[in-house]
Amino acid sequence: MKRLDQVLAADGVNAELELVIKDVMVACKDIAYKLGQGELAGILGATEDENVQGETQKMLDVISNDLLKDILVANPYVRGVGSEEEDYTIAGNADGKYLVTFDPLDGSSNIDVNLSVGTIFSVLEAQDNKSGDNQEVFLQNGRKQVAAGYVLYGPSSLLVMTTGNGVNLFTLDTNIGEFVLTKEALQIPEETAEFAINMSNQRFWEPEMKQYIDDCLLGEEGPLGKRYNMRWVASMVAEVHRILIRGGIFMYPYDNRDPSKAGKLRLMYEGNPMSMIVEQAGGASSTGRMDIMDVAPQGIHDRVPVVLGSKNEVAKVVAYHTK
Ligand code: P6P
Repeated sequence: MKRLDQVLAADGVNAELELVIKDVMVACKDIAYKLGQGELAGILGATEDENVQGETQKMLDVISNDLLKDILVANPYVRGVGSEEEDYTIAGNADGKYLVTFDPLDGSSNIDVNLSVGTIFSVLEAQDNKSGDNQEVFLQNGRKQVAAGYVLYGPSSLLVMTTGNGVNLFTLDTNIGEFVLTKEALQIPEETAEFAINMSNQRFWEPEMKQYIDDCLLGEEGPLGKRYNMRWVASMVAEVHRILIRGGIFMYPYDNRDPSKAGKLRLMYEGNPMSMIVEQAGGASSTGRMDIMDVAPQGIHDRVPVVLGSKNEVAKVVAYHTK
């Protein structure tokens, strides 16, 4: 089986970007080990601190963030990093050309109940000489990404990533401590009858989203003419992975609980990387009114409504919002 470095080389990824990606993997392999230790490592549970998002940080949120931040800031090809867990972007090497954004441990509310969590990462190229501690150098739309991926820490640890030539799946072989290629050129089925959304927020949604979900629940007799199933794992990485493997649609739409926020999920290290992966696998990713990767970021922690997955189902949801 091909190792990650062999696949990256075959995809024409230059040595500098390859080293950046390999450093992300070094951190993720350590995160996978620590998660696997669970209670034995004495690092479950929450800290006393809140992150910039206003969310209580789990101990493993902080540990995962530090692992990724420390190795990437020391990488000679990294200009800077942006993290869900850091208030501001952090400078790396002034001569580095790559910018890395990440959600170090997405879905961390699942940690203490031993459910799936993941790491999401995105790589951009600096377009000017601004320092990595100036967030402006990161503020590029998702189409500028040169790489995007996630590591899903589940029954096995899986890496799914793209550098713009399709999406490959790697499985962590713990016998050799390497991610090895286990599925090439993933393709999302264009049709689906499985939606993922947190239904408890229904009263806060826009009318268009309420109408789409109401119509899904009408099943075969409704305007969508088919019986839908539902999933909700409360871990975006797990939902996106399921969609990559068997199709589906994942939605975290705008809701009016906090009208100042465009949604719950963050554009730069959740929406954009997952959108690149989904589009590279033949799916679609929208705010409900425009492609997520066309959204112009104003800040490193911008939020965005997310509707992604099987492209024909995403098109239906967009039609509900734009007709
Ligand atoms: P809720 C995890 O906190 C996350 O950012 C995504 O991974 C997940 O899809 C969503 O939030 C879950 O949100 O409101 O259902 O807990």
